[in-house]
Amino acid sequence: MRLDIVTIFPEYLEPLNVSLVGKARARGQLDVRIHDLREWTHDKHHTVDDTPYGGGPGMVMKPEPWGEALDEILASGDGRPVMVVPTPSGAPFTQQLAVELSEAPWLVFTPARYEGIDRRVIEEYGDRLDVREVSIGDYVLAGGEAPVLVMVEAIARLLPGVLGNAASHQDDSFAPGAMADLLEGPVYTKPPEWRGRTIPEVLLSGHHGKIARWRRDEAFRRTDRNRPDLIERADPAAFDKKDREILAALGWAPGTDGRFGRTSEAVEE
Ligand code: 6GU
Repeated sequence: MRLDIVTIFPEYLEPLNVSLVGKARARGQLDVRIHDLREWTHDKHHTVDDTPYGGGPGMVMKPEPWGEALDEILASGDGRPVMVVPTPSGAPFTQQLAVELSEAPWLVFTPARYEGIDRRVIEEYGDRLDVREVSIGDYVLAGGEAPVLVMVEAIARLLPGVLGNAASHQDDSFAPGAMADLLEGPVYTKPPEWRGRTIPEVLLSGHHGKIARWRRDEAFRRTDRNRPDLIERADPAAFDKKDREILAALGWAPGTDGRFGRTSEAVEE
């Protein structure tokens, strides 16, 4: 996969030299090219922003440097990349979108600073490319570079051969289908006792069926606590008899449509 990233802070993307993404690059699985937007300016001050038409606070990124940068990058490869535009006004970046983007051979990211990029740039490339405006969550960051780091890591780990163990992202929290949209429960390793704290006995039992059931119960507990919205929107067809028992114990009951909603407080916890 080829990734081009156009930014006014190339040094912000240094973490892409490290760990999983850095190793994927070193192995040739990922061709990451970082470009300084200011190289496509022509004035002495390398100006990339200007005041917004219609007034208002902040500055807007000028269209011309983006146009020249993107034209040159597009001409340097074969076919058409998917263009990913990080913006707090974008559609949510989800595991499903990460999977979809991981299937594209070429992505171009356009992280902006200030109040964003002149709209005409998104329209211009939207006529030629699949352009995705994407947000990584409901909070406002000062620029799109940190979101690019987030998205590239989520995408890169899905590429064939990048994670050591191909099975290891099959049961990720949020992997479609996997643990049926539950959060993952707790994990433990050696030593068996640490500061007086032990390991849940079932994990030492060697009983794979019981371990799987315990893990699923813990997943329900954690999802109930941290993301009850996931239980509300889950397809109840994915819940077996034991699932329904733990849900009932946590204070959930099926409604007329079969979907679960919270009733009382938990009877156990
Ligand atoms: Cl993609 N950009 C900015 N600036 N803020 C964000 C975001 C993106 N996603 C969430 N907040």
